[in-house]
Amino acid sequence: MKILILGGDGYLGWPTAMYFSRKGHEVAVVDNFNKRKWEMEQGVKPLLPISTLHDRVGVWEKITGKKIKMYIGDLTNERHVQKVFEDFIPEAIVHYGEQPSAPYSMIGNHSAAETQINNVVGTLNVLFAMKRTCPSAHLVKLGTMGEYGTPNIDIEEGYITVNHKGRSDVMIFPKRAGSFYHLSKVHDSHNIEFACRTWGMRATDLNQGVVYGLETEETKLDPKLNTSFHYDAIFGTALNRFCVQAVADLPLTPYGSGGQKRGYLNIIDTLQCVELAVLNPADKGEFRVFNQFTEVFSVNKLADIVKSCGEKIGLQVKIMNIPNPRKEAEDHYYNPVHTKLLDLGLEPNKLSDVLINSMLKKIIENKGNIVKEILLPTILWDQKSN
Ligand code: USQ
Repeated sequence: MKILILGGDGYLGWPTAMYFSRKGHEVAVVDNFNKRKWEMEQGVKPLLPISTLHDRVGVWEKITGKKIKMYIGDLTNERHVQKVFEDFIPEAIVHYGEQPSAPYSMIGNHSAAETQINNVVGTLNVLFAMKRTCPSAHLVKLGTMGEYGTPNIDIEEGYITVNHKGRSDVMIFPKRAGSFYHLSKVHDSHNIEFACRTWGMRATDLNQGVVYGLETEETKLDPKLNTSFHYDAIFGTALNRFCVQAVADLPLTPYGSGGQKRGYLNIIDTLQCVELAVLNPADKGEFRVFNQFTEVFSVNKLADIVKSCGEKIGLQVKIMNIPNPRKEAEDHYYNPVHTKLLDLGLEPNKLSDVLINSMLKKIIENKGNIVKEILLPTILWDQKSN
């Protein structure tokens, strides 16, 4: 298939591009390096050294003989998006091309607006370009489980049947997101659902949980194919951060009481899920929603797992619950349905001691790169000065 990966320079986009290319698909990536710019502005960088996109694509071709086409430019520029679509004419579009960090979006007015303009306008431009150039193509959009928040009822996969005053309808599941970033994904979902309903487009919204891991089969082929594993308090996510804290002799930091539960998945399962969505497209006019994660953990539980694995390999691991910089429920019901990807054949690679050990080992090899100062959170959800 002809697969266009938006955000192809990122933590998930680059491994996805290599994965599909290795399987024989014709792959092109789009990126404007905004993520690298935001990292520089915030003074943080990934744990493993990251080559330029041009170098990665060159190394990939040298090792595998397969070409990945590059389009450098901004998704909020509608002319650029249109030109990419006219040139490549994709059959499937995998859309990761967004600002991905909740804390970044909460720095203040500017970063909240930047996040929502980048994400919402970019996706709108993609929808219009699809409509003009490839209306039968399938959009596989990375949404987030955080769109739903933590309601006191089971979270369904996208839709819920509502009975109200004797009448009944199937409605989009109510959303109560926890940051301006998560809200940008809510706005995207509504725009995409509208495009499917109105223009007969086909789309799958992958409401993904928190991803962990720093390697895939393809990144292991050469250090120049590394992906951008973040551990800082802005772009790093819970389990990845805890593993780095364990190696850096710093306490693991569940926020608040640590009872926050989220869905988690391994980076290699992200690739598997995206492939299942691409190979089994939504119907024409269908806005399909999958809840994409394999297991639910509280942050305290994750910290306990990392502590016990770390201690088995001789690390001294402490856990220190610190004041929660976010406004979020810390003791709540959480039971999201997640059967649709399993029905399509997903075989989960669940969190195991072996996996954590391999993450810890890789982080230990790169311990010299850890900058301890960027691990503690500094962005507050109710910041007074922004
Ligand atoms: N947390 C801690 N300690 C830490 C870091 C995080 O307790 O050191 C807690 C947070 O308060 C939160 C939970 O862990 O309750 C998850 O936080 P996170 O930073 O791992 O993930 P989050 O901000 O929710 O965002 C990440 C990705 C985002 C994706 C989302 C999926 O950055 O792109 O959409 O995970 S989800 O969480 O399901 O919405």
